[in-house]
Parts: sequence; structure tokens; C-alpha cells
Amino acid sequence: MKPDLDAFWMPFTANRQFKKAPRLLAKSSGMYYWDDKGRQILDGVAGLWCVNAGHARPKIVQAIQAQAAEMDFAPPFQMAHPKAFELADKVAKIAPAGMNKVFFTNSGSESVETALKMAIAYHRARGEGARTRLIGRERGYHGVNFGGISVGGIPGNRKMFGTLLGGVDHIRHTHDLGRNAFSVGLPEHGAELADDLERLVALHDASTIAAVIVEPIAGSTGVLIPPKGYLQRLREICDKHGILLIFDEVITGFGRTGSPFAATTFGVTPDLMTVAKGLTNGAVPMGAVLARQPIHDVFMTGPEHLIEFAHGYTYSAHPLACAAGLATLQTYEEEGLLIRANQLQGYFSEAVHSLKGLPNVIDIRNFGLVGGIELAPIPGEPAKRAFNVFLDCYDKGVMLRVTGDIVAISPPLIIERQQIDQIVDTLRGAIQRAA
Ligand code: PXG
Ligand code: PLP
Repeated sequence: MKPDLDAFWMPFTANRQFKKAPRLLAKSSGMYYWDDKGRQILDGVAGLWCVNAGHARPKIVQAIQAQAAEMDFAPPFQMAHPKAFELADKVAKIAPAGMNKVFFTNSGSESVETALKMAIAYHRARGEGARTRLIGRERGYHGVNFGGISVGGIPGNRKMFGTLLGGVDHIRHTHDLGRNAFSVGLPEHGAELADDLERLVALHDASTIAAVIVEPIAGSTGVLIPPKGYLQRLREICDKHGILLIFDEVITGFGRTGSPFAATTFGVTPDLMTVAKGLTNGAVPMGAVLARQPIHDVFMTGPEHLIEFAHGYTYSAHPLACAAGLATLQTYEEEGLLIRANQLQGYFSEAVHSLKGLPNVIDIRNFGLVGGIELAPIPGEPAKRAFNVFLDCYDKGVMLRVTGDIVAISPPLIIERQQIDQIVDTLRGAIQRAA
């Protein structure tokens, strides 16, 4: 039976285009989707950067089924259930050393709001209540809630929504085609762009700044890889001025870069870290904020019967999400998935860079199991060329993502070499046809 498509106002979708030619997914397993007509589609983007272990993994499916039957919901305020503690403990164990406090949310957007509030409240609790300013980065994506779009730097996600949060500023982004086009792995040039934070410190004074939030690799804006030494430099400047550093690892978390978190891969430990997506393999919505112990401890004062941090969601640490998260981490561990991107990145890198020289390909960038191919826009019609490539690939049985005129690849971490070839070959054809 064909559903009536009218009522569902689709998120981040060209609704009218979609409803004229719907792309309906009906089933998933491993590396594949099947559409409503039974056509097989290779998943080149892990759903939406989240299905890191591949689809419908048996342990995760069973864990969710069993949990739904055993206990559907437990209130997370002043009550709890054992799996919440178990999952927090397991997440802390794979996190960068010292990031051992875990606050659960239901999405990346909620994780971002939570981390921003934690940062401001932390300074206030320490007696530096003037540190309220939040610094983001141009082209950053931090979800869609008001805090997230305020520190975010994607104009299209901001311009419709008024004045946003006050007291926010942005450092420059690191995208530099002039110096870094077709870099393999980390770009050479641009560590000095971290010094842009010094400009904002000079303008606002460090005593007014609570935190800086960046994605270690910017995903949603089109796969921007940090220049060599950039994140280290940002960490040093934050330390120098007592500013908290927040890494938004919603995409980079859970194996995308070849270790559990990009913080580990790049050897830079933030103060707070936001995660979501891969935490439950996308099977149940869940996010989290990881905090360094001393940040948490600042809150743990005052009368013991009083709530220390006035924040939380009805569905924080939802039992289904916790069950899915535990089974997900177990699957990652058993199959070595959190480091598998390391083993495959050489092959993946050569494959995506083989697209160099095709018409309109103006940059290719990659790290771990994430790749971005930037196309020259059709004059006067920005975003159309990449959208055509996306539709063409989908038609040929490969699902990718596009943002503006950039094509993103971020497959499940279980991908095999010949599936990497299939993605790249399909993309090659589509880019040629879009010329
Ligand atoms: N931070 C980052 C770094 C993200 O990538 C979020 C926060 C928000 O997470 P939720 O779960 O609220 O969506 C994200 C999400 C894309 C795309 O097309 C990327 C995301 C979401 C939707 C689309 O690249 N990332
Ligand atoms: N709006 C109303 C009226 C509510 O009562 C609540 C929660 O109790 C919320 C919003 C927040 O919902 P959630 O906790 O799911 O984020």
C-alpha cells in the first residue's frame, strides 16, 4: 500500500521535490538498504553518519526487543535503572583518559545544548560567573536547537531564525582550497587559524568567555579536515585563557577516524565532548556529553538533597537506548570496528582520490572512513550539481549525502574493499554525467 505523503513535513528535505519522486526505504541489513520496490541500495553514509556497525545487527536488535518487553521506561529524574550506569561506565572506558562522567541526552542537538549549559554553569559554580560567552566556528554544525545554531556557522541554518543566542562569536573556518586542495589526510596549511581565537580573546577579554566548541572534523558542512597542528594549538590557547574546549564528536565519535574518538586520534583532549549517532548505532535515538572529572566535581557541593545541575530530558538514559548502546559497544568491540577505519583508510583514500581529474571536481579530502568531494557549482544554480549526483547515485544503487556542492562518503565501518570500489565507481559515473 502506498502511503499518503501529504501530512509528514519532512526535516532537512526538499519536500516538494521529494513528494513528486519519493525515495522510500523499506528494509536494511548490513551494508544495504532495500527500497519499497525491493531494489538493493549500498549505504555509503551509514544511514546519516550513525549506523557504524551496519544495519540490523543481531545483538542490537535482540537487546532492543528484550528491553522493550522487560521494562519500557524508567524515569531518569531521582530514579534510574542499572543499564544507564553500565552504559555510562562502558562509554567512559573507551573515552580519552579523564573524560569519565557521562550525561545522557537523546540526540546530538541536545548534547550540544547540554554541553553549552554545562560550560556556563561550571564557570558560575567556580565563581567566574562573567564567563558566559560562547565561541563557535564558521561553517560549524552543532545541531538545530537555538544554542547549536547560534554557535554553528552555516548561514542557511541560521538566517531564518532571528537574533539567536546573544553573546556568541565565531572563529574562522579552516577551509582553504587555495593552499590545501586535494590533500590526502590532514592538510598541511592552516594551524595558525587557531590563533583567530586570540583575536576574540583580545576583543571580548578571556574573563567573559566560557567555552569554544568545534567539530574535530567538520562533517555536515562538507567534510573539513583539521590542518596539521590546528587542534593542538586551539587546546593551548584555551588552556592559556581558562576557556573550556568542547569537541563535538557527534560524527567523529565511535570509530569514524580510526580510534574510538577523534580526540584520541588527534591526541587532543577536550574538557567536554558531545556524542550521539554511533552511540546506539542509530538504532534508538541517544546522545551524551562526556565531561572531565574536575568539571563534574565543581557541581558536587551544597546540601546533598539538592539537585546539582538543573538539566535533563524525560528520555535521558531511556532503557531502550541504553540496551541498544550496550549491544552496540559490544558489537564494536567484538568486531574491532572502532579501529577498523585505520586499516581501511589507505585503500579508501586511494579510491576517493582516484576521482581527481574528473570534470568539475575541485577538491577531494579524506580522513579515516570519511571523504568529501567538492564540485564546482553550476553557474547560477548552487547545490544543483551535487544534488544531481546524489539522485543519479541513488538511481544506480548507492546512497550518499550532499551538502551544497560537496558529496560526503561515510560508510558503515564494516565496509569491504569491493564496496568501496562500488561507491567510487558509481560516483565516477554520476560526476561524469553531471558535467
Ligand atoms: N553536532 C554535529 C557535529 C553533528 O554532525 C549534530 C550535532 C546534531 O545531531 P542530531 O542528532 O540532533 O541531528 C550533528 C548531526 C549531514 C547531517 O547531512 C549531519 C548531521 C545531521 C543531519 C545531517 O551531514 N549531523
Ligand atoms: N514541554 C512540556 C510541556 C513538558 O512537560 C516537557 C517535559 O516534561 C517538555 C516540554 C520537555 O520534554 P523532554 O523532557 O522530552 O525534552
